[in-house]
Amino acid sequence: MNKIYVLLSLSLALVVLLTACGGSAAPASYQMTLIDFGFQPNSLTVPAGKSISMTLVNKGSVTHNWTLMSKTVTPPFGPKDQPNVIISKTVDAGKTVTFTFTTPVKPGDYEIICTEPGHLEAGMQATLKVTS
Ligand SMILES: [Cu+2]
Repeated sequence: MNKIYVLLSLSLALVVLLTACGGSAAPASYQMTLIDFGFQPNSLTVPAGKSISMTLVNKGSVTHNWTLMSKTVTPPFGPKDQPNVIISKTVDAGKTVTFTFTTPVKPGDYEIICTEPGHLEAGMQATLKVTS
């Protein structure tokens, strides 16, 4: 084998390696703003079973949380709903929280609520649209 072929093979190996690394890029990022009393936007569409980065900005005057449910809540939120919580993040007034989580594997509409007493009833509800 002459030098040209060795160089070509090495270049090809490098391209394959770099392409493979490109697949593990930083997760897609999404953002929701929490206000008194609601989520903006009211709906987010995300891919199923993927690791995503979520940023929550609390522009309200009180503590809120972003709670993703596997089953829609019949208010008030209570112990009956606790087993259906997929993930819950609390954000103090004026603060921002960023976290990474894996979206549900099963496509569909998932309810997002704030579980602070009375907040769901006041309108703190949104939808996470999980698509295949
Ligand atoms: Cu709230």
